[in-house]
Amino acid sequence: MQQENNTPAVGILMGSDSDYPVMIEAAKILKSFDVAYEMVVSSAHRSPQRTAEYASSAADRGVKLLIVGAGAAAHLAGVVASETTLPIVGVPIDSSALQGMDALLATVQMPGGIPVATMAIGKAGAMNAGIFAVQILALSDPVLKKALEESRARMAVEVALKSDGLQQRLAADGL
Ligand code: RP5
Repeated sequence: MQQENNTPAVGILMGSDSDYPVMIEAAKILKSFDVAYEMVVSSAHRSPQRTAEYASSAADRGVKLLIVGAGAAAHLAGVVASETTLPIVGVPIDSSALQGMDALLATVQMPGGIPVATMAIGKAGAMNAGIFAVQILALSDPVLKKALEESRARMAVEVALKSDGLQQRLAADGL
């Protein structure tokens, strides 16, 4: 899905390029649904002005929602949310000695009035952020809605196949 003015529908923002191996999971999902995205590094603490400028201009450029990942004292998603009324999906990243618990609490514990839809810590969270973004866009896009339904159906088939595989392993192990 590419919008008419070529602006990507989704912005993926991360606090550091070291977050890339996690945040790429969101990009993989968006690509699989043919949803255009842009990926940007900006930090709430190290580049506050750049972050504010990006967040406050995103809606005017045509971006529909933002996926924001950060680790440690992860204020990025909340700061971005404070600068725009676009939906913000937060991804806590396990990049510190506290293995993402710090980022989870910093991202999820927003004060009333400025929400951040916070996903799980790490790669699963980034993957789900991508799916959640597609779900939001699918509210006004029947093609995406159908693609989501097909994706769910494929997932169910894969689970059943794994169960079949397990029976074969049991038999091979004589159990
Ligand atoms: C956070 O600090 C970033 O989001 C990253 O997860 C973490 C470490 O950043 P680097 O020191 O690797 O740049 O702001």
